[in-house]
Amino acid sequence: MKKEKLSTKSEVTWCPGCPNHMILESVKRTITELVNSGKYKREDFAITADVGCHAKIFDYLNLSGIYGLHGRAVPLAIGLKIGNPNLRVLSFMGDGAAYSEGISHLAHAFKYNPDTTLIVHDNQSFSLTTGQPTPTTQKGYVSKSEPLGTFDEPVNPLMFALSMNASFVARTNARDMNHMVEIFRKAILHKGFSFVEVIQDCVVFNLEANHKDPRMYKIRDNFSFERAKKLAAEYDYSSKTGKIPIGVIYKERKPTLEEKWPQLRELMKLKRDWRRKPRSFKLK
Ligand SMILES: Cc1ncc(C[n+]2csc(CCOP(=O)(O)OP(=O)(O)O)c2C)c(N)n1
Repeated sequence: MKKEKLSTKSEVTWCPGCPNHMILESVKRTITELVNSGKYKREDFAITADVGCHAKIFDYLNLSGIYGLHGRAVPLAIGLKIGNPNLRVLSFMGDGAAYSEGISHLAHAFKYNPDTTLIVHDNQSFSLTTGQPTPTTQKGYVSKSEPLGTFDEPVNPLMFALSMNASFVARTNARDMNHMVEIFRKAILHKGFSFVEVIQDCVVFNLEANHKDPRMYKIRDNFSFERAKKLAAEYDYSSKTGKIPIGVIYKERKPTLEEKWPQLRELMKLKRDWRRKPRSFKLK
């Protein structure tokens, strides 16, 4: 398959220089490589998106899916997976969407462990609505909605993921396409809920949070929970100095939502969805 098959005719309206362009390109490269490896077909992939700058990716990817409400990309992915557990579902959210409006859904996704992938475009800002602070915005950020500066400490999404028993936690850099492709591939191939935080500059809002590239360093895939906690704690989202680890921060094989549910297990075995369910299935 040629990568262009994943493009659509929609005009790309992200700002010039926005790293969303590179995230889009990396997603296309990852899916193209997976399809060309012979393991999957393009039709095996489905996407769900939220509301925000990041979510426009839905219009630019020639894949089936659901463009949802703000904060709801993850439950939509779980719904798709329950409908057809053979799909490879990718969800796209912003930091506002994932850690503010959608946080309760995210918490449950870590617990349920559906075999889907979540890509969070973390620019530390509600950018589509002109730069209000999100849960990962640094303390002291002055904006139109908080002219005295944000009073609160930012959350650490990776620590949150680990505390919710996440089975795959990774971080990558929106300015490093090769690293993104590597991490997206590992996330998609992981059996279980794979959570990827992409550190992304916004070229218009919260500019002071940008240019973290020199602070990032790559790690090897980590399977130790104790080390994962240390790696996750290393980067405080308010800090202007200090190192930021990127790579697979934690990975563990745990039973997925589909494996725990007998009917879904059966559908996966038969490579079917609910429209062609076996006669033996009885729904009360
Ligand atoms: C429930 C709900 N709350 C708020 C909004 C308004 N809203 C739409 S987009 C957006 C900002 C999105 O920010 P983020 O998720 O960080 O994505 P970005 O635009 O930065 O990519 C907000 C607050 C909404 N549409 N629905």
